[in-house]
Amino acid sequence: MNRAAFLRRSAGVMAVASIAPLSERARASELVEYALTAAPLTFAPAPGIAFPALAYNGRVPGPLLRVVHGQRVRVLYRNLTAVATTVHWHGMVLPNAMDGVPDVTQAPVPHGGSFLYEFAPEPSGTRWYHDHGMMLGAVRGLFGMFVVDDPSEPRADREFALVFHDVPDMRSVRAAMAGSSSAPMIDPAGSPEMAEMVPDDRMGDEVSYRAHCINGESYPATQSLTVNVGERVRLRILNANPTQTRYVRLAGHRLTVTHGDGNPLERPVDVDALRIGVAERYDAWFEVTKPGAWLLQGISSDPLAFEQAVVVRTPGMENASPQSSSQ
Ligand SMILES: [Cu+2]
Repeated sequence: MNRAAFLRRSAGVMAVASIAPLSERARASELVEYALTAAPLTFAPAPGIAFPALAYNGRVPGPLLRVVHGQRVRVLYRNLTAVATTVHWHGMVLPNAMDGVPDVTQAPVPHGGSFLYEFAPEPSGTRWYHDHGMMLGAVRGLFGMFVVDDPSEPRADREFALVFHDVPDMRSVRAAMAGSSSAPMIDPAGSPEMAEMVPDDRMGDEVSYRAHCINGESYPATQSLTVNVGERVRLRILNANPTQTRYVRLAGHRLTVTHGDGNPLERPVDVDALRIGVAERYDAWFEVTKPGAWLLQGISSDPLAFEQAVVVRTPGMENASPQSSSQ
């Protein structure tokens, strides 16, 4: 195994996106305990990319954390990165001291230090967590999805957690913070973002990206999502990109959106494409009505974005070339 392949495998543990139903025992416990350790990682999701990332538990994104609504969670956080960090629980209502904002709700956790987070996750839904330190940890890989299951919701036949994220060019990040970046916008032609631009317009605060990923992998290395005809499938999607809106389509299907930012909509909405802003989450369902192989992909005017895709397929379609959407 060459080095790049090894790194990809070690970094890709999160890639299994499937969310299995919790066991009786897991549902019955009052307290769910996790350990999160942040440390440097060479993140290599695509050929030629060896990004000096920071990662929770040796993976980008960090592990999927999951509780049933009503359970408490205890997270022992250890910081082995060189920079001071904290963990912020995005979209949760919790005691102020657990909110993870450095120098406001807690002292930042120094290199070698630890902090015990404990709270009852509220409300239910698709949430996430990320570094809130001042040294760009969340840009370099310190983020992950946090699902608070609501047992009263209808069960999907199959459920997947998909974190859309990207490998930034760190020089462009620093330039963007100074307002002097030359990176172009990459939203799809015809999108509201592009409609407001004129050709060659430069905002100065755009970041350029070297690779686009879902769950730590780039297409075609992404693991396929296997579904069966007749199943109703729930996708929990997070856009962890810190600067760009993501447009997401599943070829050959419309998506039924039931939750925005983890919270149930008044009524479901059918869409051709999901428009997901920075840090937003959507829960979207679809039904598998026939055998096939379809790309679920991020759409943009950036040719690299074709990497941000997974194949959704029924058994027996392993060798079929997947149907895709136009960019
Ligand atoms: Cu946040």
